[in-house]
Amino acid sequence: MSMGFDKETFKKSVLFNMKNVFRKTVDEATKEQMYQAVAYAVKDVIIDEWIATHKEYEKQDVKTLYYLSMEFLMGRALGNSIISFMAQPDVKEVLEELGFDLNAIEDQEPDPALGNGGLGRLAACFLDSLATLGYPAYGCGIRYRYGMFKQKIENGYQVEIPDDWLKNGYPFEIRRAEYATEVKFGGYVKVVREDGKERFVQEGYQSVLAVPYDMPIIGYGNNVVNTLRIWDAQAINTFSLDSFDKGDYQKAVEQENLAKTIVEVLYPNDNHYAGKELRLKQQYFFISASVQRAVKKYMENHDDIHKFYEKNVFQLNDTHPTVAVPELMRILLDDYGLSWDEAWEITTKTCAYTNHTIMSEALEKWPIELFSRLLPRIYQIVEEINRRFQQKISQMYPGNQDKVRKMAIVYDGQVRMANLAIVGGFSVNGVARLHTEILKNQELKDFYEMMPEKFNNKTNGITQRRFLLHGNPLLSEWVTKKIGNEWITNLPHIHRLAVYADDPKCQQEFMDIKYQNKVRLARYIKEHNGIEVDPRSIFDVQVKRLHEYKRQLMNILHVMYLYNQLKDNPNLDMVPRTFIFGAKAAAGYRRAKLTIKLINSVAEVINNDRSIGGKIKVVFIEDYKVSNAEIIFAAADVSEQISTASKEASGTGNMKFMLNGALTLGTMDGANVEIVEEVGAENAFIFGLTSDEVIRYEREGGYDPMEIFNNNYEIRRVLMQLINGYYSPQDPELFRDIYNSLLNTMSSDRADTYFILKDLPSYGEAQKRIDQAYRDESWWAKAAILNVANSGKFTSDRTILEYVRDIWHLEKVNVEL
Ligand code: Z16
Repeated sequence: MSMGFDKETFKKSVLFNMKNVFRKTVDEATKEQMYQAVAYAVKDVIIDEWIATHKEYEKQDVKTLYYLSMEFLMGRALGNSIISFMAQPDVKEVLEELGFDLNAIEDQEPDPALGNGGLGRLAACFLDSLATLGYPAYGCGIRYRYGMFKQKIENGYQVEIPDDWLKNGYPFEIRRAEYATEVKFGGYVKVVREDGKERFVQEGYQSVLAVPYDMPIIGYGNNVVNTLRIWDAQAINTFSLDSFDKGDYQKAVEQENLAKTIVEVLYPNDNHYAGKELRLKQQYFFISASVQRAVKKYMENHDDIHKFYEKNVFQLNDTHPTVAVPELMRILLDDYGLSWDEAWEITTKTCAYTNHTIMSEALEKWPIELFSRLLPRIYQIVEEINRRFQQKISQMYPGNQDKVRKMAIVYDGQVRMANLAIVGGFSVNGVARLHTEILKNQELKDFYEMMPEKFNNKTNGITQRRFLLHGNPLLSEWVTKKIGNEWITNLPHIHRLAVYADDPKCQQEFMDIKYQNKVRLARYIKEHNGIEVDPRSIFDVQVKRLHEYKRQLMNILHVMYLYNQLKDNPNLDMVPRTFIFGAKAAAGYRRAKLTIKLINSVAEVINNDRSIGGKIKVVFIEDYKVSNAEIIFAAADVSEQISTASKEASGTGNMKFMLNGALTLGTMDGANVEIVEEVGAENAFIFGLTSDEVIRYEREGGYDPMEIFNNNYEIRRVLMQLINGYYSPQDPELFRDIYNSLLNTMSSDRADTYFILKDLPSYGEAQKRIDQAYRDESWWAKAAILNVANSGKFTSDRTILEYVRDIWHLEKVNVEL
């Protein structure tokens, strides 16, 4: 147990905080107040370890990682913190003694949702692993006033509700006003001459004050507490009250507004770039504050700025934080007076870039006009980086304009952030083996040929502390009973379960646990969606952001097909199946939102049809988020990972399902490839085009879906039901756009861009194999146990160790209390 935790002290602390914060005794308190009092008591335990950790870092003068990310999808902190102190049984007892249930108290915490999906959750898993492994690291991001919207389903449609997560205050954060930093926007650049030297200063700008809030990131059982530092924006009051100068007043109001709007809300787009000015403001805001602070902190204990990179490394989470490259250059050039070459050496030895997608609509390209107006000095620096880089291209490939066209940083009126990130750092990594290969051989081929030494792969991972230990207590206890608790900090150890896979008694125990977890999810669904589902049916689950490339549409088309089969033959021999969906669509993504409506419309018809004897149920779980994800993964039998091959960079939900003993139904895409490699193809259900086949079709301009439409009666029948009102009798035209997307070549897009009709037959066959396989309970249990047993590779601990070894070169720190 953590040295910092003592049961009696903790109980007193809860009572004290209840009195101090709410002027109440425990028996008068609401659950929400109890949550707050417990959270403050937990924070009291954290604080000493937090201080001790940073003392130790300072003493050892450690190298520090700054993980720069627009998103951190943290999920609830309370339960996780208690687990990290290994104090869960004690806290549970204390609460019971006070008349409360720990689960119900944990349920009071708002889900801090400062992220969209995979990328933001990956950042959260990484912070967990960094602290648990004892590496010095800061997460740096934005304290959005409103996080990811809450999703309501009304009449089958998604409705977005603002996520007012700070409404009641957030007990775990600490405001650090002493580290407030000014960030400047707009204006113009003036050259001043001083002692025969030129200096550049920004004038006529607007500025905001960035004020950091720190959140503790608690290592598991090791006294290490790292920091997630998220920046809030405040107006800088530059006008004096006695001044009647209208300009000053105007300016003060503008600065107030600027500050308020910058951190107002998280852009709810996953894998899509909208090109909004405010988004660039957000990016520069948190990057400038973070980089300024990192440099200041370094110079407090060091005197040679030239060695900055020996003690600091910046990891850029996608292209979103790429302005870190010119911002560090600016500070080194303008504030420290370094020469270009000196500044460039430091910058390129400090920055490293992670690519998370090959989807072209996700590529950030800022119009020069916007970029240079908002960040005039930064733009100058980017132009100079570009000028020198183009020179290098011309030296390496004389006369080859094509290379310049493809690799230039500023081109065609745009600033290309990916190119800047690649050129401005020492490392470029993809997030799964297949993804990195596609980067090297297709998307970033020219860069790879020019600088192969920068490229490396880091297959994603997830933290087993949240997604098994916390999310699935029954399975987690079972695993520990079988093989001990080493897996909590060393997941590959879980392979010792493999010897139990053939044991009938263990198979039974495992299936019983799965059943109880399905009962738990069924209860959640009943409470939140009012739908009755049968925990004895196969729970077939697709939860992830809604995106065409993820092909939720293929899933629901298959459900429509199955339903037709059942209508033709009500005695059809099939294992009852519950198709579970959970997905948020970006607020402006029309077709994605229509797909949600389609899923709900199909659900409405099927769930109310008594004639099929309950053989199919369709459930759309409202507001899919980290807290209910934990419940969903634990209860899944089938994990739907059905993206068009080559499009899903990695996926991380796939790993969470595997860890909880679900079998993968998937394409050979992203990390699925490595999952199948670990567990064996015989313990997964693989189907569909390979990435090579998809890429070949794309080169040749696609394929002809009309051919499938004409020759496949079942598919034709399903497609016709999209436009004949079968699922939308009041408005037969409702799903016309979806129908068109599959069959009609539209202005720019090919028809069926994501090969849904092409893969549908082989998807249907894979689904049939699942139906057959599930009938052999012993086979299924064995395969499920083997999935758990072979999930060791997919811990984010392994991912972090690889980043440390190949990119960050951090030293592990021990913290004794
Ligand atoms: C995102 O969530 C991802 C990529 C991206 O460029 C932007 C966002 Cl917001 C996802 C990928 O789609 C997913 O395959 C991957 O597992 C995840 O990032 C983490 O790497």
